[in-house]
Amino acid sequence: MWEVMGIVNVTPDSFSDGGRWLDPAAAIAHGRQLAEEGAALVDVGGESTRPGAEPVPEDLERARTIPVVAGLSAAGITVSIDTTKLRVAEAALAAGAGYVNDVTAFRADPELAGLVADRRVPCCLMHMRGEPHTMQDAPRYGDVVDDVKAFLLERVEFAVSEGIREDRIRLDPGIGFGKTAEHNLTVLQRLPELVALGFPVLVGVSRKSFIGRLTGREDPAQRLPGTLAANVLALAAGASTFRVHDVREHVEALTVAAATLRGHA
Ligand code: HH2
Repeated sequence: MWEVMGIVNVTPDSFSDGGRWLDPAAAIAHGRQLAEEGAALVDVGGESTRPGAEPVPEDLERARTIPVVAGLSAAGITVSIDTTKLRVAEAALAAGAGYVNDVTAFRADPELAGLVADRRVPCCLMHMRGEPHTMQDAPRYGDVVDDVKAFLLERVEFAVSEGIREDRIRLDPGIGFGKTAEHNLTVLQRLPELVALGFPVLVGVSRKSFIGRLTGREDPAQRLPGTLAANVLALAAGASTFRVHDVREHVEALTVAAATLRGHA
């Protein structure tokens, strides 16, 4: 089975929708819309992780995200909190969030793993080389897929040692996080190797710059066709969760792709 995770960035500087949903009411309305379009969960983030982004103080990140998490949770929507900070995740879970998406895989705040274990929620562990501030400075790997796999397995070991049940763990290769366009394509081509680790795999390709590089589309909002192509192929490769800005289009495309892969409706 597959699911779509809709993105709501409550930030002034996210690379494709920065500033659009800073008003909590607008962010909640947008998240509700994504759920209506078929998102199984909505990922709420208050700190941009785009290359070169500056860290956001904890209080500000909380102030941006918690009203939105509370509003969407109250509407019965499963909310994922996209944060690397223990206190933000704690407040989000108290406000009704049911999933933790940490792009540092508990490296920024190792205590976050204990919180996830204690609250018995699913979590996504993502690979990133370096930090957003520096991650695109000439990323180099031995073998990018082997390095991503080894990193993720080490983080799974840590998560399990902190008490997180294996069936609550999802893995994400971190497309665009300390990776060149070539690295991203290699990782996507060899996605079955990640799927073979035995955990549901989440992919976040939506509107990212390697798609712009391939298509010549500088405006991220124009990268939907490229994003759909990458996600449909990721589905065929065994990915389970698709983190996207454009939910309706993905639900339709993935529904048809999944039925085609099965050979029946
Ligand atoms: N990508 C972004 C943010 N969070 N989380 C996971 N698990 N996987 C991803 O690939 C991922 C993520 C970056 O995209 P976006 O949220 O659109 O932009 P920004 O970080 O500038 O807010």
